[in-house]
Amino acid sequence: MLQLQNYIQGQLVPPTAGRYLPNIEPATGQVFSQIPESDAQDVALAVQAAEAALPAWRQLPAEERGQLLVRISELITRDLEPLAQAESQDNGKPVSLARTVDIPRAASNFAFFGTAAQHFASETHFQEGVALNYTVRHPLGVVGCISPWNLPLYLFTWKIAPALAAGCCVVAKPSEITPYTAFLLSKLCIEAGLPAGVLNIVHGTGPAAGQAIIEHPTIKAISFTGGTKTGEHIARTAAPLFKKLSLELGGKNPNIIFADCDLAEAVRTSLRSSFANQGQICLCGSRIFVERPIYEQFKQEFLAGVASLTVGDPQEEASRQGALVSEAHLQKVLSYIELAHQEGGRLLAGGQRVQVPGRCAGGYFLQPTVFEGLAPDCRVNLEEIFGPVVTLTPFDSEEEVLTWANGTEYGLAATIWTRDLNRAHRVAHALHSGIVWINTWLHRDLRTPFGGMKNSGVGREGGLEALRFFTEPQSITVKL
Ligand code: TXE
Repeated sequence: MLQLQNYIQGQLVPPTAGRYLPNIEPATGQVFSQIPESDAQDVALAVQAAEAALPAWRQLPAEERGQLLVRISELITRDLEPLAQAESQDNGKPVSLARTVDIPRAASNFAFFGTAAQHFASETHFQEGVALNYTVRHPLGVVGCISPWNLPLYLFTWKIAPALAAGCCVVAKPSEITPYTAFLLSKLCIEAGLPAGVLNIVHGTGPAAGQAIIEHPTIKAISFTGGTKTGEHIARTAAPLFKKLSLELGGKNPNIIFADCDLAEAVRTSLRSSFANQGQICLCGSRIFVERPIYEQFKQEFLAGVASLTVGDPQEEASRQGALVSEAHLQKVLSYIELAHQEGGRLLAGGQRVQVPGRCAGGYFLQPTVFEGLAPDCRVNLEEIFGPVVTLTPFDSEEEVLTWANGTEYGLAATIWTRDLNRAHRVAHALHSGIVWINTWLHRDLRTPFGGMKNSGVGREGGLEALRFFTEPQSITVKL
């Protein structure tokens, strides 16, 4: 059976305690690989390796660091197909999605930050006749990157690439639920000639390996994406150690559809924003608010689209919905479906586990599910479900829908559908949301700030924000 290894000091190595965890393929429910169950000892070795590599790495010209990152990007692109297959097997997502979104975006992350490092500049503040103040941005040092299971390689590289570009050395941990592509990445880093210790990948659970990373006194910053509860715990642990924190947490995103929108486009994109990756994207729009005059028409067309989403073996090209990531997560999502019934919701589509015949008989499949008739402030409409479950709610005015849209503890992303430019801007400005899309969804430009307001997180990733996060400004003043 495939046995993954840690990547420490440029080598693939077993965990020091020799313990492994089973890794399950969500589409079959079968164990297909073993992953290192690393602990504080492995993390300590990784930190040592990173510290030793730091002086040479931070002094390397940005152009040379960038060339290595671009080389990694090229190798990811070369291996697009096997990486997409691995991501699909490990996560349960349709291979077509991994091929068109996850893996290309992982390659873009390295290419983008590989070149961005050369464009990164700092400020000068000139005081006429008195002084020249200039700012130098030093790499923070050794940093920790911890990522989740929903977009495994994509979110892992979204953190690692800017950290390396900024001149930091990294100790990274992928989710123990989806570690496979991070392991394949470590092989590509060796092939690319990344100097030993610059990037170290430690596999294992959150409470053991993850905890050791957030507690380690040498690690200067933690970049984390995952659940809000875990983010809270990380903040509590890391704050007294004065670590810099970037936390990308959950969302409960509104999708607001005004009567004057391009309905066909709104329906098509809302199907994606509801169910892409089985709804397991923090940016999915799980609360769909539709202006009353088009509510029934939207509902009919949307439900027709839902009926066409084939749930099936993620390896098959025709499958539009794969498996949920784990049995535990499937049970969590099913419990919210039960709650939606209890809270008085009317089930319009789905709601049941799916038995896919053949090799996938033991997989964690769920029908795409739609409810209506739920109060905007019921638990189903306030809590993050993180699965293929959405609610439809009619609204009568801009004020009403803004109150509902802003009425959760989250503020990650929102989508607005309208042809009225003034309204689009007005509503966008009034939304308490770190990201707003107008007449589109999941449109990404890697230069824009990425992250949430309220309990959706602290700090922003992307572009210069990420490079600023991984560096420390120093102000130097010269008296004239
Ligand atoms: O995430 P966790 P889980 C949401 C979603 C989901 C819920 C829980 O609602 O149902 O979170 O998912 C590591 N110290 N999102 O439990 O545990 C862990 O090993 C250090 C939203 O799977 O937050 C993994 O690498 N690290 C989300 C990472 O944290 C720790 C994506 C995320 O796992 C740790 C995923 C600890 N003490 C889930 N405990 C998004 N925002 O995209 C855990 N980890």
